[in-house]
Amino acid sequence: MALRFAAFSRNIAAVRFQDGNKPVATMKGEARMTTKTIEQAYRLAKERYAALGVDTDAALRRLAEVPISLHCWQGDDVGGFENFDGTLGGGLAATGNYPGKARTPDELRADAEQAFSLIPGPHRFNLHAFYGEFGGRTVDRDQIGPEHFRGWLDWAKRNRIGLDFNPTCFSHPKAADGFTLSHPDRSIRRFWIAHCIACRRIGAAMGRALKNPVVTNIWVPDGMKDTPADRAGFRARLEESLDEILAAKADRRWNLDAVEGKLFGIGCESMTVGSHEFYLGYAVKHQILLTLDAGHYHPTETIADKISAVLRFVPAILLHVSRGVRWDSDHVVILNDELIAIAQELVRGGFLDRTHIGLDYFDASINRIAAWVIGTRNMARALLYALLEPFERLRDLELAGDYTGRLATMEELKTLPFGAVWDYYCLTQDVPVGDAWLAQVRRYEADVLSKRR
Ligand code: RNT
Ligand code: ZN
Repeated sequence: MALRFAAFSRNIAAVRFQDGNKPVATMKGEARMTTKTIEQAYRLAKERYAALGVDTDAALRRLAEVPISLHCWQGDDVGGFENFDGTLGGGLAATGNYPGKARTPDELRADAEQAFSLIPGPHRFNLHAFYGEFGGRTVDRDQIGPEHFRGWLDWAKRNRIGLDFNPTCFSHPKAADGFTLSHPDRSIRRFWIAHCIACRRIGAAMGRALKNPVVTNIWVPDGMKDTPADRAGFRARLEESLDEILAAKADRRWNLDAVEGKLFGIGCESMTVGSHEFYLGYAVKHQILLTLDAGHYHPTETIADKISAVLRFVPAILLHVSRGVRWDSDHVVILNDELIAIAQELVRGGFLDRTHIGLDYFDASINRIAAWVIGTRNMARALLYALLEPFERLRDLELAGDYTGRLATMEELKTLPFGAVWDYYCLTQDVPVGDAWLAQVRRYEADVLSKRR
C-alpha cells in the first residue's frame, strides 16, 4: 500500500478526498494518511472519549462555530499602507527580515486568503486603521472614513468573513513622543480623539454592511520611560479622552468598543497610562469590552485566570492571544500550557459566546503566512482540546473534594487520541491534514512571495 501512495504523492501537497484511499496528508516524497485511515483513527478516538462521557462529534460541531480573528499586521510586520513615513513605534518591534512581505492591500489579501485556505473553521480578519486604501494620497488619521476600507469590505463579503478594527495610535509624528490620548497638549489629544471616533464609525459601517458586528479595539502606547511625577494627571486625561470618544455616536449594534491595557513597553518601562486596572475600571463603568492580551502582564501572570474574574463585570471580552518570550515579544502562538489554559477557561466557564478571539503577534523571521497558519491552527487546536474534556466529571471530583482524582484525570486526558480528532476536523473542514499545509505555503512562497523584491 505504502508503495502505491508513495508514487501518488510525490508532488502532491493536500489532495482532496473523494476517494477513501487517496493520500490527504502528504509531504513531498512521503506517503501518509488517507481519508480512510483518518476516519478509522477518528472512530477509535471517538470510542475512547465516549468512555469518558465526551461526545467528540458535538465538540467538533461547537468548534466549527467559533471564529478566530486573524490580525492583518502579521502579514507585513505592522507596516500599514500609509503614504507618509511612520516608523513602527509605541514600543512595538517586529524583528527579522524574512523575504516576501505584503506591500500592498492586494498582496496582503492574497496572503491572508492563502492562510484561510489552510486553517479550519470560521475566520475573521482584524484590520488596523493604517491599512486603509488611500490611493497614494496622504490622508491623515483624523480624516479617514469607511470609503478607505471599501476594498477590505468587498473582500470580506466575497470571503464571507467578519472584520475587526483598531485605531492606529502609533507610527505617526503626532505619537512620536510617546503620548496620544493622554498627551498634555490638548490639540494632540484632539487629533487622536478624532481618529478614534473615525475608527468607531468605520467599525460600525463595516459591521452594518457585513451584518456582523465589528470589534473596535483601542490600544494606545502612552507611557513613561522613567518615574513619572504626575501619574494621576495622565490617567485623568486618558479617561477624559475616552469619554469624548465614546460620547460620539457609533451604532452599538454593529460596533463593539474594546479597550486594551498593558503593563509596560519598550521605552515606557515605568508607567503605562492605560494599565490593566485603569481599563478594567473603565470597561466595567461603561460596560464595554475589555481586551486581554496574553503578553501584557507580569511573566507568571496568565490571562487564563482573569477571564472568569472580569466576565463577572464586563459584558464581553476580546482576547489578543499572543506569546511573550521574556517580554511582550509577540512570538507566534504555540500549543503550550498557557494557550490550553486560556481555551479551557473559555469552554469550562461557558464563555465562548462572550469572547471574541483575536490573535496578536508578529514574527518577521519566518514565512509570514506560515506564522498565521501555525498560530491560528494552534488556537483552534487548544479549543478542541478544551472541548474534549469531561468537564462535569472534573467538576464533580472537585466538588467532592477529590483533588487526587481531579489531578489524575486531568493528566490522563493529556494522552488521549486528541490528534486523531483534530485530523478528522481538518478533513471535514476541507483543509490540509497534518503538515501538508506547509507544502502549500512553500509552493506559494516559490510562486508568489519570492517574486516580491
Ligand atoms: C500592543 C498591543 C496592540 C498591538 C496591535 C498592533 O502591545 O498588543 O494590540 O499589538 O494593536
Ligand atoms: Zn494586543
